[in-house]
Amino acid sequence: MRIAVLGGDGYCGWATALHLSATGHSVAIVDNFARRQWDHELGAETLTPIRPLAERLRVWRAVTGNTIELFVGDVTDFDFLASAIRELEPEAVVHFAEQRSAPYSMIDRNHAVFTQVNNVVGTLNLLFAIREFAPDCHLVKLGTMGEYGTPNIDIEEGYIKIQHNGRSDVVPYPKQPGSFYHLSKVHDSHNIMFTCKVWGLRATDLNQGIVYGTVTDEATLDDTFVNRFDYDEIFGTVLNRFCVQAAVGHPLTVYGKGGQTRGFLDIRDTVRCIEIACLNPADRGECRVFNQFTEQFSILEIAQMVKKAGKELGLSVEINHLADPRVEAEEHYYNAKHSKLLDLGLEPHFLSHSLLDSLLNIALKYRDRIDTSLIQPRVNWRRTRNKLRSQERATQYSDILR
Ligand code: NAD
Ligand code: USQ
Repeated sequence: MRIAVLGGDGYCGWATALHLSATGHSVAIVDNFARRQWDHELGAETLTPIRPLAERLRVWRAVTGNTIELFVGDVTDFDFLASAIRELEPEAVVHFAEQRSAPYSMIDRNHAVFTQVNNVVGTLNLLFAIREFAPDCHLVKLGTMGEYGTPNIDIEEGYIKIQHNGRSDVVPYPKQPGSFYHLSKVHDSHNIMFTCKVWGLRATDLNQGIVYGTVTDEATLDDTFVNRFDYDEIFGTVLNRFCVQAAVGHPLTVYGKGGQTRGFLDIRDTVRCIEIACLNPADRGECRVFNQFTEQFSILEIAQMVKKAGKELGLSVEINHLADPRVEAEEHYYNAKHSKLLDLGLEPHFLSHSLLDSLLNIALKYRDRIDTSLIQPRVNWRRTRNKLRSQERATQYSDILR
C-alpha cells in the first residue's frame, strides 16, 4: 500500500514508518520536526541519542534497499499538506503529527492554545485534504484512551448502547478527558466522526494507551535507527520515567496514591496495530474506534514491577509518593474493552517480558546521559501559569552574570 506517516520523525511514527517499509509498503514521512524543537524549548533531551531524520532515512535505504520519502512541513499549513496528499495519492494516512504531552498542554495559556490549534487544525486540514484529493484514502488517526477519562462503568470501544426513557440508541461513548491535550483528541474525534458521516470518508480512530519500549525488529537493525526514550517530567511517560529513575537510584515518583489505572502497550504492538488497521480499512462513511492497548495496570503496580525487575539487576529501588501535580482520580474503577484489534490478529507482547530488555536495560545502557534535574514534576494542573525549567535556568544564569 502507499502509506503516508504524518509525524514519522516522532516516537510512534518512526517505529511505524520503519515497520511498514520493512513489510513491503511504500512509505512517506511528513513531519516539521516540532518535537525536536520542544526539547530545545524545555531544555530536555531523549535518553537515547536519536539521529537527524535525513541520516536515519539515508542509512535505512543503505541497509534495506527501501526508500522512505520525506515531506518536511507543518500539517497546520493546508497548502503544504494538500500538495503532499495530492502528490502521494496515499491509500492510507497514519496521523501521529500532534503535540502529545498532557503536562505540556497544561503549562499555561499559550501552551494550551498551541496544543489545541496544532492538533485540531492539523486534523481538520487533513480531513479537508483527503476529501479533496484522496477521498477513498483510509485515515488511521491516533487518539488516546485518555479521551474516556475514568468513568465508574466499563469503557467500550468508541460507542455505547444506552436506554433512555424507554428508547435505546448507540451513541459515542461519553468523554471526560483530563488535560487540554486529551481534550484536543476529543475534538479531533468529533471532527472525524462528522466528516465520515457527511462526506463519506473512511476512518479508524485508535484510542491508544501509554506506549513503552524502544525496541522493534527494525529499530535494532542499526544504531542510527534508535528511537526516542523520553523521561523528563513533560514528555516522559510513566514507565520510561520509573526505569530511568531506577537506573540512577532516584526514588520512583508515584503521583498521589498511585491507584490511577491506565492501559499500556509495547511499541512493537503499536506498529503491528497500525499495520492491521491499514490492511483492514474502514468502509466508506464508517468511523471505527479501536481501543489500542494490551494490559492495564495501576501506577503503583507499575512502580512495584520496576522495583522487582530492578532488584534482579542488583538495583535498590525505592518508591516515593509525591503530591499529585495533576487533577485526576488517584483510585477508581477501570475496565476498558480492547478486543477489536485482537480479533483482527494482534498477538500482544506483555510488560512482564519486556520490562528488563526493552526498558531497564536501555535505561542502564544510556545511564550516563540521564539528567536527574528533569525528573521532578513542575507543571501543576491547578496553576494557570507554570514556569519552564529552561526559563528558570536562564534566569539563574543571568543572575550569575549580573
Ligand atoms: P512524538 O511527539 O514523539 O511524535 C509526534 C511527531 O509529530 C513529531 O515528530 C513532531 O515533530 C510531529 N508533529 C507534531 N506537530 C506537527 C505538525 N503540526 N506538523 C508536522 N509534524 C508535526 O509523539 P508520539 O509519542 O510518537 O505520539 C504520536 C501520536 O500518538 C500522538 O498523536 C499521540 O497523541 C498519540 N499517542 C501517543 C502515546 C504514547 O504513549 N507515546 C499514547 C497514546 C497516543
Ligand atoms: N504519573 C506518575 N508519576 C510520574 C509520571 C506520571 O504517577 O512520574 C502518573 C500520572 O499522574 C498519570 C499516569 O501516571 O496518572 C500516566 O501519566 P503519563 O505521563 O505516563 O501519561 P499521560 O499523561 O496519560 O500521556 C501519555 C502520552 C499521551 C497519551 C497517553 C495515553 O504522553 O500522548 O495520549 O499517555 S492515555 O494515558 O491512555 O491517555
